[in-house]
Amino acid sequence: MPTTIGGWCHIDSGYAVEVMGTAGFDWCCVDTQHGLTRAGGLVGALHALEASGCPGYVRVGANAHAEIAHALDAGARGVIVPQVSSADAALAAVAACRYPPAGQRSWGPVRAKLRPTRPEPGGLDHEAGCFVMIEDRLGLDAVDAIASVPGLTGIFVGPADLALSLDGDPYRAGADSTMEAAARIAKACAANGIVAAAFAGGASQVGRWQQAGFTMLAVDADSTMLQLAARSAASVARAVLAS
Ligand code: 3PY
Ligand code: MG
Repeated sequence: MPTTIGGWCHIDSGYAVEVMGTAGFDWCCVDTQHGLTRAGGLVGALHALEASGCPGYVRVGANAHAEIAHALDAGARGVIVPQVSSADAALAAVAACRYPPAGQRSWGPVRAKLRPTRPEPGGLDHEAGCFVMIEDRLGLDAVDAIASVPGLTGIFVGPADLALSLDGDPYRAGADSTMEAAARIAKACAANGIVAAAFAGGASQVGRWQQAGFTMLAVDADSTMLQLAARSAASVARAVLAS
């Protein structure tokens, strides 16, 4: 399976999302957990990605049925559900993504009904990606049970929270201990035929994540890329003027 790369959208602006959507990523994720877009801005953000021809995912704020269903109704290609630490929690996330009999999602295809062809529950189930995030020691211990939950599309590793849980330090996201834990998660995904995804934390990091067995990588967040580029421009300009 070829590795896909994604952009992560923190900035609550249709234009900023469009910049990300047209940048060359295979997909983008609107982050409503730590990003600044809220429920009211979700459809606009997803419109911006659709206009850019870029598949749009949503990281929901929590593993909450209504929030997951809302993101999918709003047109998300799939949801990324944070802080899932048990098979029961993964089952609940899947149930929120799938219509009966596979799950408990309520029928309300407010955007899908705008398509020329009538949406059907089976078709929408098939389209909706359901990723759960493993981000702590409990989730790591339960990885085999989580990875075997029926209907799950993949597991998404949040390395900063995982490092915070394992080592008490979110800045150890790239440390060997975090990468070893992540590789265990990728193995469980491979054994169950589901996608191993992760937040790579920078373009220079994607190679090691790919080597660890991940095939879907969020490269970085718009806020971080803007911050790095702006700081670099200011410091280069100051250096030029001072020389
Ligand atoms: C993490 O690294 O914990 C994440 O959730 C990435 O956004
Ligand atoms: Mg996290």
